[in-house]
Amino acid sequence: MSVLAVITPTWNTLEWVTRLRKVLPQMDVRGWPGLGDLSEITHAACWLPPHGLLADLPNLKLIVSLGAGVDAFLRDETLPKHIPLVRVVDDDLTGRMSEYVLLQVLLHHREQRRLDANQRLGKWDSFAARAAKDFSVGVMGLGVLGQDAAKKLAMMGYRVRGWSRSPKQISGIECFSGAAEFSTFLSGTDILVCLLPATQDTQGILNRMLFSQLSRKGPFGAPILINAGRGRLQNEADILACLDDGTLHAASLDVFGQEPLPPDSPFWRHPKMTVTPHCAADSDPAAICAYVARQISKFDVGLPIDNIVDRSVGY
Ligand code: NDP
Ligand code: OXD
Repeated sequence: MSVLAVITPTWNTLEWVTRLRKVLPQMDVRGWPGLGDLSEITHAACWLPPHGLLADLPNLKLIVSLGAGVDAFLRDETLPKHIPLVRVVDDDLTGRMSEYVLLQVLLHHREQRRLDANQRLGKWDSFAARAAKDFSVGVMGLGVLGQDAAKKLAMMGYRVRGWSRSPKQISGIECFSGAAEFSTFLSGTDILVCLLPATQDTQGILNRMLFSQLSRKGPFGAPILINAGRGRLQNEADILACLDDGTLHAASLDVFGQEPLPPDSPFWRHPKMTVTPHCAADSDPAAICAYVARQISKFDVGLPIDNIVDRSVGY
């Protein structure tokens, strides 16, 4: 019998074992710690597995990430190179990320923070809101999540542009790619939405040099940053300094270099910041388990599996 190891140190492993047993009744599903004889493990479903653990499973044939981003797996230098690593792509997760992006873009565009402050003061200040068409939103990363968010932003009336590694043509979105078109992409962006994976090429990309290339011609006279990709993409000292000196008008961050964000982080109380605890796209566990079961079932009968990570590019 095939044996599935469920390795989720920061989640409730028992709950994931129970869910996966339901959708994979043909497998022996075991939770970590307590995997038993490691040589019996053939498949692994994981989120943030301890480095070195997967390399200790001599008969492992398939690794499924329980999340979309696989940077934590790829930072494990011992991760077996010959075993396919599959990541999550799921409509439920994608839809939730676009909800987050729309929420944050609208929050800034409609100045909801100002309205909240006025409400607390009992102040009736009915200033005129701008229209969506007054803003150019630039989406960094036009993959599964970036494309969905970009299309939904365009449907709302925003002028939308996107940037990716390889060239794209997407109806209603002005597309830019690669290093050569990066400055042009940035110079026309009032609200920057980052949905990039964290890779060797993208680490620290959200820094002062980038922020200073964004448009200052938008309705607020300075750009807005929204990052739901990964904390490793951002230089946090630069974000704080740029909020303070006006290089950035405001920021919404869902991801951080250190998670949970420490209680003494200046981000929590900064007046221009919106902080969310890496929950932009907390997906439905039932949908994720159904996806895992589909991939394992296909793999086990020799059918092609979906969304295998390209280790050469890191996503
Ligand atoms: P995809 O792999 O589908 O898309 C990644 C996109 O980034 C692609 O368009 C790719 O370009 C682009 N890209 C990668 N490297 C570069 C580069 N060096 N320069 C320019 N563009 C680049 O990923 P998803 O859309 O599914 O997910 C994106 C990320 O979102 C995940 O990796 C994860 O970190 C994060 N995430 C965060 C969540 C949260 O709750 N906060 C939830 C889920 C995911 P190309 O199209 O040319 O390949
Ligand atoms: C993911 C995440 O990558 O939740 O799926 O961050």
